[in-house]
Amino acid sequence: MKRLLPGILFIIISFTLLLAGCGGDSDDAASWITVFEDNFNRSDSDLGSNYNLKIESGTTFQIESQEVKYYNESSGTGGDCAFYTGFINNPNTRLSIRFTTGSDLNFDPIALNARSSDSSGITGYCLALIPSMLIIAKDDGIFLNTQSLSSIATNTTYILEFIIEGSSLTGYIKTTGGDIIAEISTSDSTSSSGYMGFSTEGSIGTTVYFDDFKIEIR
Ligand SMILES: [Ca+2]
Repeated sequence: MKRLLPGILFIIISFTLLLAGCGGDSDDAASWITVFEDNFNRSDSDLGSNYNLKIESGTTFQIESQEVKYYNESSGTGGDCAFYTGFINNPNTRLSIRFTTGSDLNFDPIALNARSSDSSGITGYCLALIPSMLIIAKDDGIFLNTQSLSSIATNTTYILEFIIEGSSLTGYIKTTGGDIIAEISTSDSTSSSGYMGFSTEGSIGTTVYFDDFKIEIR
């Protein structure tokens, strides 16, 4: 019996630790790990070496007063994109960016791009605000889901968030305090990995400010 006691104690302690460990593991599984984060709090310039840009002439997509200022003075029709240079293979990603609308809402669109095969923004997925909210599979040009959105205001800051876990795609627009204004979701498996970025496209005179771009995985 004396020889059994240490063994029994060992089993009890091990089991207790295992239970505690299980609780910890489930919390860890839910946490996101930041791959890239940019608050643009540096001197006025272009976005720098962490980005590939695809912009039209007559378009400003630069840091100004610690934000990214987009201004379109041309009549071009293509989208203007800023992509993080790192290729993201992880199947579970969360993208977010803050944006501030200008004095009119004549933009088309403000968007987060995910799993694009290059920095052109013509492949992969797009969570766009036009200002309806929609998720597009760009390889096929398919609007996977669309939702009307009536509560976007001029000269106001919001957070756009795009979560892709496997083939599940969910988009949110939130207040700066994190309250959800609208949500859209769908599923698609056209693209499984790729570049992540943000983009917009405006009619002449459109100004949009972006800030706090973040890419996370889990
Ligand atoms: Ca900033």
